Order: sequence, then C-alpha cells, then structure tokens
Amino acid sequence: MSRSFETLLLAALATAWLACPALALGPDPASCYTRDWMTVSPGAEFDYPVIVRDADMNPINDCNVVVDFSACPFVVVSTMQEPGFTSGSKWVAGRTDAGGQVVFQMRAGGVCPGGPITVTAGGVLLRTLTMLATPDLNGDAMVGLVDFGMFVTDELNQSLESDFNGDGAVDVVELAAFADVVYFQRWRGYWP
Ligand SMILES: [Ca+2]
Ligand SMILES: [Ca+2]
Repeated sequence: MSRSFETLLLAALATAWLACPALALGPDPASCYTRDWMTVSPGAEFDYPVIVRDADMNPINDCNVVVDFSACPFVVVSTMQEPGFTSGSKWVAGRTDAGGQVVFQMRAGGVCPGGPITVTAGGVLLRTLTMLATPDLNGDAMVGLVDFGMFVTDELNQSLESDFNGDGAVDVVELAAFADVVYFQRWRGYWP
C-alpha cells in the first residue's frame, strides 16, 4: 500500500467515524434538542441529554456527539467515562441510539466562565454554551470543603456556576445535590 493511499484511507476512516451515517439529510441544529445549561461533576451525577434529528425531524442513529471543553482552562475531564462514552483531556463523546438520543453523564469538574463550550453532532454545531455548573468549583477532580466554601459564596451571590438544575436560582435544591455528591463520594471511583 502506497503512503499516499494509506493516508487517504486513514482520513476517510476518520471522517466516517466522526460523521453520522450517510444520509440524505445531516443533523439540523434547529430540529435537534440540546439544553442551554450544563452541569458536570467528578462522580457523573448530572445528565446532559441530546437528541439529533435531520431537517425532517427524523432521529439520526449512531451519530457521534462531542462536548468540547477545549476553551476551558479550568475544566478537568476524567479518562474514565460511562460505558459507551470516550473522552480526552478536554472533551467527551458519545453516540446516539435509534431514537437519535444520547444522554451524557460527564465525569468532569471545574468552571468555564464565558465558555465557549460546544456541542456538535457529526461535526455540525448544535449549541454553544457560555458557562458550566459544577459542584467541583475549583476543578481539582473532587468535591470537598474548598468547593463548599465557594458554593456558599455562589449561593449568596446567586452565581449560576452553582445552579445545578438550570432554573436560574441557587437554593436548597443545590444544597441537597451538593450534600449528595459529598456523601456518596462517587468521584473516588473515577479519579486518582
Ligand atoms: Ca473541588
Ligand atoms: Ca437551581
């Protein structure tokens, strides 16, 4: 096999893996579902659902969806994600099911003031987020006393980096979620 042919073959394989299955219509951002808020934690306690559809609202199966944190210097991503998901130091990826859906439960921490955090499907940009909520506010891959101090400040200031359920308020819901994360310490299974 010649070097040039080998290079072309590898590029084609990489493109096929990155893209959705060959369809007449690719992902249509206006027809897809993504949330405008995102919460991550070292122990993967929070969901981020995505539904990928084409312009005719048909769900797209087996489409590669990527959440990209490469513009977030404070974000840390575990190498160990949920089964079926892959990750790098600044991204997590998963593939859609027959209903076009993939539900991320990202093992990550740290904040990302201003973003951008991008969500793409088959290379098509579905959403750009400008902030990230997490109980691991200092981005050290665990949730402890330092984070709790920051959380209390966020509660006083109503900073949405501690608004874990995206309702625009930091209140007893977040306090209960924070306590749950600390009590069960699930992150210890996924980080050194
Ligand atoms: Ca922390
Ligand atoms: Ca809230």
